[in-house]
Amino acid sequence: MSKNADLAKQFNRAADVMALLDENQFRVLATRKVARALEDLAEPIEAAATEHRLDAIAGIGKSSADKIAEYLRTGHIAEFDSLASQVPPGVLDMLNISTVGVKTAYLLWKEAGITDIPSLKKALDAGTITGIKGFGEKKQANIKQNLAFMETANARIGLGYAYPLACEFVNLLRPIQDIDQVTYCGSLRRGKETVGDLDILLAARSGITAEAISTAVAKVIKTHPEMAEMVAAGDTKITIRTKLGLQVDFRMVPRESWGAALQYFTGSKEHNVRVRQRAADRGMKLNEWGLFRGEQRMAGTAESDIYQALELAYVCPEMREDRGEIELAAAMFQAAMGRQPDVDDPRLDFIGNTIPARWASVEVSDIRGDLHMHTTASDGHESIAAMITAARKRGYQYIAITDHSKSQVQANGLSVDRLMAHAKAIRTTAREFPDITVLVGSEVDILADGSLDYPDEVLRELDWVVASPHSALTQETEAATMRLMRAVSNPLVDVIGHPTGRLISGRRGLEPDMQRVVMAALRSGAALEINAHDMRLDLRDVHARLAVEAGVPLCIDTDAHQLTDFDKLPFGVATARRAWARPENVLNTWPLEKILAWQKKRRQGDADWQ
Ligand code: DGT
Ligand code: CA
Ligand code: CA
Ligand code: ZN
Repeated sequence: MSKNADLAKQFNRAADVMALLDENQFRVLATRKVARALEDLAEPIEAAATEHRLDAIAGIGKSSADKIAEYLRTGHIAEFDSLASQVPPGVLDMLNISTVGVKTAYLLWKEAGITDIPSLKKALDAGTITGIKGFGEKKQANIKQNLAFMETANARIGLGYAYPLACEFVNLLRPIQDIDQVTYCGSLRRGKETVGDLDILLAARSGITAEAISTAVAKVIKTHPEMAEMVAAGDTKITIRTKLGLQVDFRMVPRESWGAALQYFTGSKEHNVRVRQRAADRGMKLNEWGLFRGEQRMAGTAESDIYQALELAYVCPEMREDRGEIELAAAMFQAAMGRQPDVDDPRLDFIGNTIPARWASVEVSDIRGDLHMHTTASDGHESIAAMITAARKRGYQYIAITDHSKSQVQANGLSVDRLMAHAKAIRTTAREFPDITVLVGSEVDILADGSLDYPDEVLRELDWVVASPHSALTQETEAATMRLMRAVSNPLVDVIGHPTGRLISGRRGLEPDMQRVVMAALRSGAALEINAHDMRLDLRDVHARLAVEAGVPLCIDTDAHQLTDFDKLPFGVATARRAWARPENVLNTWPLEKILAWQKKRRQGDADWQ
């Protein structure tokens, strides 16, 4: 775990303890806010500490900064340790059971004397928890079920499983008579790299109640082959568990609440808190049924009407994380009304004085080509011609074929001789497809010291160079930073491929100081990749946002090893949208001439290439 994640956990844990000890609510909230700031931080916390900038981080005050410094120095936070000593450690473990919140844990501890998970299990089985308020049979059965689930489930599920499954449910439910709208929402609609559960929202036809469609919905859900268990089936909410252990929540609403429910269940919670507060500040009330002023309904049928009624530009789902998007949307709304926006949020500095009327996030249809893919020459499954044919079918104007370099022995990486022969073969094959430009490239390894796996003379022969780290992925932060900075500074490198090498379900990869890597890319005029594979998504959202803010182009590639991999592009685009990227921020939305001109300036060592 990185120090950032580690510290975030410490602060979250401390907030739990404070809540259990019934401490001041504001203190609990402030502590959670620090945890969140740490989670969102795009640089290693050590860097900020060394440069004495801890309390300049939004959400982190002087006393929290001291605690962070203490932790980095000693590995402990004395004040948190002494707080924690007042709560039995097993009580804190119980908080990891979903449906056991602070309140429940508190009651179990104080009223039933239960202080760890094993004794909780025993008490539930024996049915000895009685006479405690809010602990009916239903609640107890619920906790029991979640306990059982905890033992088998791995916490969050990747998009590769979640996204197609959600689409299947949506398509399965759409034909039901009396259903007007159905879509997925929650973290999946926000394009998060992993999801805790799926949330599917359905609206009945107008004039028909939500309750009236629930029986039909339940019946259809049961026909899905992934369906394992019906967890709960109420009038307006159905919950199931799939064979892989993923929970899917279905919610039914009346037609006139569609927009409000979509907004509510898309989240994030943090975004929604801000939007609801904005409604309250304007004397209105926002919930999943609509936006109301007193009894009067102001909006709710369409999601965009809610933002408009709150004097906000529409915010796309991927940006709804309370990372400055509310301030941006408020400023955009004011600009559109011809008013001078009062932008005082430091996170918006990079926008400059021109506030756009609409934040035009990059879309899948903006992508003109894919600049990272493999063939059977290294570890791909398809021939050169098959890859070109598939790319053409997608309407791409250009691609780059980038097989592995010689150090990637297990991936059948190419020696210089084989690379030259492969280049020739690509050029010959490409002649048969005059309507698409095929760049001859390489995915050259970035070795541990930041040098490249081919000499410059060889790279100079290529049309396109992706440089990626594949080995030595457990380097220390400083070594990783220097490694990537050195690679990106080579004028022959067009883009750094999957810059950290992380795998979402299990390999941390490099943890460089990404801000410094981004600045090095800015100086040399190279791009950084968002590898769209659902197992990678590398750069991740917060790091890609640094590139967008610095003006470093992103390149969204699928790194296709087989034809179906091209379908992964939307995951990369969603990550770019989470990074606030617009089409101009993404190199492979540009016309080919612009890309080649951009490359030429750098390769010629043009000092003021920008
Ligand atoms: P996940 O499932 O952990 O990947 O994340 P989400 O964002 O999908 O969270 P989930 O499934 O618990 O809830 C879906 C959305 O519903 C969430 O993003 C916001 C909304 N929501 C759910 N529970 C609450 C709540 O207690 N308060 C507020 N304000 N919103 C909630
Ligand atoms: Ca969810
Ligand atoms: Ca949910
Ligand atoms: Zn690759």
